[in-house]
Amino acid sequence: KILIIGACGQIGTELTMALREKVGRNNVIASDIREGNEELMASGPFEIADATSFEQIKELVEKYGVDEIYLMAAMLSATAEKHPMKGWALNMESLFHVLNLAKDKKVSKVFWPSSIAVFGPTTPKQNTPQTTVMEPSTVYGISKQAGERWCEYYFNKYGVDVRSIRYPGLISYKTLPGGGTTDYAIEIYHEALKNHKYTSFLKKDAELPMMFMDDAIRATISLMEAPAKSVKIRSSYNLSALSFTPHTLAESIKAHIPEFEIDYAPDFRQEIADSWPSSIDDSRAREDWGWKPEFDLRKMTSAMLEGIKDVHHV
Ligand code: VAH
Repeated sequence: KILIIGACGQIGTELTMALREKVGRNNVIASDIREGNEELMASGPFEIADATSFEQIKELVEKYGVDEIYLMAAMLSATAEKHPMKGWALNMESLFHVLNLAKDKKVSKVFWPSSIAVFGPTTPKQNTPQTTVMEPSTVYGISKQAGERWCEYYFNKYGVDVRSIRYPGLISYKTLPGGGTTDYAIEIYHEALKNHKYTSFLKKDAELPMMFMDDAIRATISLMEAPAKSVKIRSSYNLSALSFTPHTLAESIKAHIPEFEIDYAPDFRQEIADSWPSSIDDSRAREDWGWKPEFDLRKMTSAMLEGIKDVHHV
């Protein structure tokens, strides 16, 4: 039985649907602090739970006989800059609860998402290595770096089978963006269809590592299905698919909507983006568990525009 904490979030929503497809809807329990979209709510068992409450998570694990947890609840980079202590508490307390349940053998396997936000202004920006200087300058990045250290500690000290991926910016159309710095790359598609124009809160040449959600979900499931002995990195795996700037993204949209126009009004999120890498070396994920991305920018843009028309009836 799988428990997804944060099942109504940007990744959680699609991860829940994909896992229900794979292992059967009643073998995946979705939980979140609030209800999700109707497709998710209609697709299998759901429980309201606070990820920072050990008792509430333990109760769900015992009620359903859970043996795997995907902890997808977090406060993302932009929001956490506005609420540092709440961001730290949510991102860290939830992780300790899940790691301790695994340490006490209440669950046998854990997935926990990290992020390219663990890298900071002093990290090499091009083709950022798996192991390198990491001095994150955001609350979110600090919490993800600390979380990675704890995951590796619980694996080494207590044999906890916890696995993690440093997600790049994730682009999807089934949920609206949730307070991230890379959210411009989701909003732009909605605005392009609705108003044929978009004002980007990141500057024209702000290059960031990105990935279409389908690739991220497939990577997550293949890491969790890999034999334990091939998961050699127990902090978190670098993962990448493509990198682009707001300008390049706008050009790929113009191929579909020639009259689309973009302009730029960088805000506080530009400083966060400046602290992150432009491209990631994910050779360890490719070597250890066969990672290979499927969506390039052209394919992603087609999928996003089609998906938004279908789901949001634009
Ligand atoms: C954010 N989407 O912007 C998340 C992600 C790398 C970016 O961690 O905070």
